[in-house]
Amino acid sequence: MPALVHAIASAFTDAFGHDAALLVRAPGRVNLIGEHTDYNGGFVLPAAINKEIFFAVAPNNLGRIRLASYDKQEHHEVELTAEPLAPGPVQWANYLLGVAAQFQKRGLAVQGFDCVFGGTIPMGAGLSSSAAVECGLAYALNQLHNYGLNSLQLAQLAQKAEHEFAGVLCGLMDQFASIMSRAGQVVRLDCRSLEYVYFPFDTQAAQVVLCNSGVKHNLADSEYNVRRSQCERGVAVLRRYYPTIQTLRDVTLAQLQAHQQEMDELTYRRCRYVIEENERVLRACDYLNAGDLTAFGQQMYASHAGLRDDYEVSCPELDVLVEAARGLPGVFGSRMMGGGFGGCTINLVAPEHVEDFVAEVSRHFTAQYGRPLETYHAHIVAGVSAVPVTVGA
Ligand code: GAF
Repeated sequence: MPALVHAIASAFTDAFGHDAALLVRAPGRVNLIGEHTDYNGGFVLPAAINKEIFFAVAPNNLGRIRLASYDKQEHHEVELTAEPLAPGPVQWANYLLGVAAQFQKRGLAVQGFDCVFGGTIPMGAGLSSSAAVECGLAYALNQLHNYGLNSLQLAQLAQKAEHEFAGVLCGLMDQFASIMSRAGQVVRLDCRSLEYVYFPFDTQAAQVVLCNSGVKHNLADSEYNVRRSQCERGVAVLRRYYPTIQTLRDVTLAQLQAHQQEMDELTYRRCRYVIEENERVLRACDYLNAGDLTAFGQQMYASHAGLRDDYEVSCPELDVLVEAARGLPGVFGSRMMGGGFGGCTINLVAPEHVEDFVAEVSRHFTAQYGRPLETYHAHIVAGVSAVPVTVGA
């Protein structure tokens, strides 16, 4: 049992005076390509990574939800009443309460429980710490109370928790990746049909290196929702001509161009990015199948350019990191990852060049910004699971 899980289990016993009934691990994620496509009914290519949140959970028979953040060393308690759970003033607790509320919404009674959680996913780094928190608790409560929801239903429930208790109208990618991933594989999800295909990821050929810009933009959540509505605005215009269109997933570049004059320039660029990014994901998967990482990497660079210029969710630090990576020996591709406005770049690097890559990009970043660059060597792991309790670990 990892030392951190052990510490969280002990903290649970100290805080609540009884042992945890269940220990759970929920990972963060990377996304190789397919950004801002999920809520447009398109394709994404994520994988869970070895940055994780751990939970210790047990029922308490007190009619109360008692929560403790191991990392923040804070407690929060809520009484269960006849009223449905509502978001409260403590932001970190809302991710957990939001999950409990979603079970209630599905007519599943939530009993009192205790929970301590903490982990290794850096906050605001675009590695989906919030989805991991939601998915871990969703999994834990489903086990504890035998609700019988399947993995996909848990991912969707966690997504709704984010919508309703965090106010971010996210797509399904992050929660899907945290729950459905498999070790050593990336997964292409069709966010419309919810069909998914796993692709082996050959770590002998490339490693995933993350460079954390250290930028956390407080406009990120509101701008995210703005992007979503800009896409919907584009769809509304196009639907006048193509009534069967549901989302940008259904639109070709030629159709968009044919009606460019009928939408404002910003809406046009947002839509163009999404349509092109969907095409890039499909092409990138073909390249992955063919073992052509150079061609795959070119799609990543093109994705970054679209996110920077058309979708406008990058920031100078991310652009600097991508440019610093470009052309270095052994680098296949680099781009910003996740919602944007900060967080990490994802880089595919040949194993024998990883060390030099990290040294060179760090040197460049520090010379420009006067602060050290945090990098993570990501390993692709399986989605959420129970952690077996090993005595004396
Ligand atoms: C965030 C969201 F939560 C995801 O659903 C996705 O839209 C991503 O931004 C951008 O691809 O992580």
